[in-house]
Amino acid sequence: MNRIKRLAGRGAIALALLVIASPALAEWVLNMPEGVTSTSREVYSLHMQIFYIVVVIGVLVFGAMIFSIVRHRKARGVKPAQFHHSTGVEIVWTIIPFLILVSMAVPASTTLIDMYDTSGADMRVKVTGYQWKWHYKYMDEDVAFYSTLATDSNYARRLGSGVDPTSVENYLREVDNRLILPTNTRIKFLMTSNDVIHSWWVPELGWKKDTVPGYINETWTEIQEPGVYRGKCAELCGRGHGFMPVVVEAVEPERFQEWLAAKKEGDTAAAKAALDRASGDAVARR
Ligand SMILES: [Cu+2]
Repeated sequence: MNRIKRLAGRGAIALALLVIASPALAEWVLNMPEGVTSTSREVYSLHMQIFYIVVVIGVLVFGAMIFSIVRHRKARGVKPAQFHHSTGVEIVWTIIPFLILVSMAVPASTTLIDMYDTSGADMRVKVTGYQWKWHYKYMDEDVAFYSTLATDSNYARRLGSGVDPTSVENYLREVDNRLILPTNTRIKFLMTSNDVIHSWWVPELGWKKDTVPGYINETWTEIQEPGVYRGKCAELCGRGHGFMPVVVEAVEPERFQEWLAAKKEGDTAAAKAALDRASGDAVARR
C-alpha cells in the first residue's frame, strides 16, 4: 500500500511540474493545424469530435479495468465469481459500439463527399508538377508561370556554398513566383504532372493531392483568410524533391483582380504593387 501511495505522490509532483511548465509548452503544438479554408476547418472539427469520443471510451474502459483489478485482487481475498453467457450484455455491447461507429461515420462521410464535390467553382487553376518545380495556369485567363525554389535558398543549399542555412529567411520554403489566389472564392484545381508523380500539399488548406502524369485530379478550396501559406511536394519524386516548395498567397478578391490585370499586361511592377497593397491591407486590419 505504501508503495502505491509513494507512486501516487510522485505522479502528483510530476503533474504539478507539468502545469507549472505549461506556458513554456504553449509553443509545443501537438495537434493538427486548424487551417484557413472551409474544408480544413471541417476536417479539424471532425478530428476533435472523434478525439473526444475516443478519450471518453479510453477513460471508461481503462477506469473499469483498473477498478476491477484493484478492487477484486486476490490479495483482498476476493473469490472469483462463476458465471457465463449473458444475452442482455452481449446485445448491449454490440449495439453501443454500432451507434458510436455510425455517429462517427455520418459526419466523416459528409465531409468527404463535400471535399470531392468540385462543382460550382468561381475560377480554375491548373497545377502541373515538374522535376523539380511547379507550373500554375489560371484557366480562362492568359496567365501562367513556373514557381521554383527562391534563389537564396537554392544557393545556400549547395554543398560548400559557405552560407549558413539558418541565416536564410524561410529556407527551402520560399519560391520566386507564389501562387496568388483570391480569398472567399471557390477555386477548382486541375492537377497533373509532366514527368513523375508529385503531390501538391499546403497543410493550411486541409488537403493534399497527387499530381499524376497522364491524369487530371480535381479538387477545390475556398480560403477564408488572407495570408501566405507554405507547403511542399509530398511525394518522393527524385533528387530535387526537397527543393520544390509550394507557396500560396491569398489576397482579397479586389487585390487579386488588380494583380491579375497587371500580370496579363506583363507589368511586373504593377503586379508587385498590387501584392504590396494587399499585405498593407493585412497590416492595417491587425
Ligand atoms: Cu516531390
